[in-house]
Amino acid sequence: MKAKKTKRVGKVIRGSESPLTLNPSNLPLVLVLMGSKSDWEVMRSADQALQDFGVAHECRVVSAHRSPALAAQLASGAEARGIEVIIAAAGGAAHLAGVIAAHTTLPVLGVPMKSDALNGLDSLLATVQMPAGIPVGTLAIGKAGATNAGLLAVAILSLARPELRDRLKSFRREQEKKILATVLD
Ligand code: AIR
Repeated sequence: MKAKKTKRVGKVIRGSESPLTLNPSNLPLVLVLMGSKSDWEVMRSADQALQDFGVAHECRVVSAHRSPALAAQLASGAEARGIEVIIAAAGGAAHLAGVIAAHTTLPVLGVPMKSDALNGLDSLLATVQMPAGIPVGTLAIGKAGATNAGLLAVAILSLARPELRDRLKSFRREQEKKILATVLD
């Protein structure tokens, strides 16, 4: 299904052409944040997963270190805007997901970006090793993590949206069918 796209500086907003019954306003339900535009190539996979399920969302660049005030503002204002899940991706000293989680009680999913210096192990540890009390659900490094963050956001939203749960189940069935039909030549 094709989603509406609005581009602004450092920000992409995607509505859904078939808004979910429980989101008739079509306002973003998921906020996809990343530390730099250099993360976007990978984070497109989270964007794509959300688009595939028709979930309205907003993607934008914000850095825990380079724009800390904006990071705090986006996180603390998210709930009031109707956001239900936040995805935060960063590489290296990847503090974005943790900083975002410190400013909201919404579920925060962290995606560690592959880094040049340490192949993403630095990003993984910085994202996953949160102190008890402020959770970040950390996904795999890179593209698989980005896709799965989108899918996990869909799963969280589907708890209260049967329509979305049906789409998720049919996606799983299709995925399974492809594996079962695999022929090696
Ligand atoms: N980053 C940006 N602000 C804080 C951090 N940790 C991360 C970005 C990116 C990496 O630093 O998430 O993965 C390199 O960013 P850049 O802009 O130098 O390419």
